[in-house]
Amino acid sequence: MPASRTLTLVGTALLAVPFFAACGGSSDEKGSPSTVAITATDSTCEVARTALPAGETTFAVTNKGSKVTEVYVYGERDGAYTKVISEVENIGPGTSRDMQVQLTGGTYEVACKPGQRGDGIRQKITVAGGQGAEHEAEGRYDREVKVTAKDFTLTGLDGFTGKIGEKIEFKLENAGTVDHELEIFSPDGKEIGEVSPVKPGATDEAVITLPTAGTYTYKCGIDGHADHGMTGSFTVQG
Ligand SMILES: [Cu+2]
Repeated sequence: MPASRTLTLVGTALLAVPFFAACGGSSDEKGSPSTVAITATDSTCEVARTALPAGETTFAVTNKGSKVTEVYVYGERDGAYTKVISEVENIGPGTSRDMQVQLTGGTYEVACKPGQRGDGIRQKITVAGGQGAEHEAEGRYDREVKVTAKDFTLTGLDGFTGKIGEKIEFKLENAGTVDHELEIFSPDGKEIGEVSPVKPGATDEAVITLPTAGTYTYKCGIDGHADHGMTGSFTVQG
């Protein structure tokens, strides 16, 4: 008679996989009125509250998906939600990160981007505080700085010195042949704003408030461009 084969593989290894990974230290803030939880998965983007008051808002993002994700808040420009108001990147599966945004009245879209690509899974949010207030606020700035992007340099911020609390309109002109962008990082390394990718020949801008004194860095965040030289720093004085 044929020998019977015995299946000895036991699934203990599978059971040992942790179901929950450690989260960041943001859970204690989730009860405060200005904190809004966002739960991102590979196919959903759940915003706990979609009608919000104007003001400083913390989005506490938890990634319950299997892919690294990023979350953007987009404002409206020319009828489409393409203007980056804020973003938080590199949120690994099972982890949480916070994103601080100064929201003025108007409508926005939150986008979760599993795999950190594409237009993302969108959720519209409404902020009370008056229609058009967002555009009004954007129109007010202390100073404009023109930055020119080429393949692969960013010029215009050499020798620039900001003052603490100053609102700067960073105007990015793309004089190159491929898309470029401008990301600004405060001295603690947090991205405080960006001019999102600009097509060759086009110009776009973002108004960014300089929150603290110290050395800020900037770069083009498109793959490999900073390594090719599209990066630098400037100083903000107290
Ligand atoms: Cu670039």
